Amino acid sequence: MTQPMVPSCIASLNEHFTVHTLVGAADPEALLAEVAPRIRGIAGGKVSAAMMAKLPALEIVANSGVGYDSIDTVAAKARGIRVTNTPNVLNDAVAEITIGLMIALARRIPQADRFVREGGWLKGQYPNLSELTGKTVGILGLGRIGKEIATRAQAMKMRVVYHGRRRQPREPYAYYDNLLEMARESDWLVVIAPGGKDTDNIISRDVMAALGPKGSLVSMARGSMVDEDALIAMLGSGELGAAALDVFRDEPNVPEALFAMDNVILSPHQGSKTVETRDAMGALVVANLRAHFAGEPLLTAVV
Ligand code: 8YV
Repeated sequence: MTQPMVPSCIASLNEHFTVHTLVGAADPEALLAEVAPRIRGIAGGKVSAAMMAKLPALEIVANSGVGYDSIDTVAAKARGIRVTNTPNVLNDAVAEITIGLMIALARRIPQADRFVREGGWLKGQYPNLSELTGKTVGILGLGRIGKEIATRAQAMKMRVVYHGRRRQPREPYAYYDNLLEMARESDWLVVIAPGGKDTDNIISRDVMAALGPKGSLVSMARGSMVDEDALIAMLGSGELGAAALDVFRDEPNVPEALFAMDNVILSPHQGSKTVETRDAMGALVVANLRAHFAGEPLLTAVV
């Protein structure tokens, strides 16, 4: 086990396998050296080519997460190591918190709570803020999660447009083949495409400038996709209006410059972090491992 799992998943892993827990081990290197020859499967991510090289009997990596950018899939493929992820089961949880963070940012909900607690209301009025209704939201990545966000944004009476590698003719939303153009036309830009080298820094200074002083960025996928230095500078100067950030380039280290900014909502990578969804993700991890070792087809293979 290479990453923290919920109790239901740990219990199920223990029921079906002999589990060695690398995450949180007092001396991970020593543990790895001791058990490496016997490891046939990994539950979790963060599996580099170097780690795979230490595990001669490794057959499968069952990632807990839809994004598998922390696993070297090229190295896995070369060795015939299978890789699975956990799609679909987390769509609703991620979509919910995305809309939640958008409302929290638009209406400054954390600040409003502090305003009441600290007695600000007794001294004056809370400012009139902006609403989602009637605004345009551009979704970068209209995949399984992106579509759930789109549905919920429509319930907020927003206009939905999207950018991705290709137009999806069956979707009812306007497609932009150019991200900059979409950012220019959007009040909100939601980032929910896969991380990895293809999308590194895709939210560049130019994209954020196109979103502009009245625009808000919502980063829900991977911190690697946003030029964080430019983000901080532009939020400070007002070139970008506001941002709701659930992911960061070097999380859990969050740039402290963001802490003092009022036009930012910070969230601890909690898109899929609900009891229901983490149980479902854990169950899918175990189901993939069990299928593999029973010689059955994998449920959700990516390699
Ligand atoms: C997890 C995620 O937080 O599914 C993903 O890609 O980012 C999240 O569900 C992450 O995989 C670590 O468990």
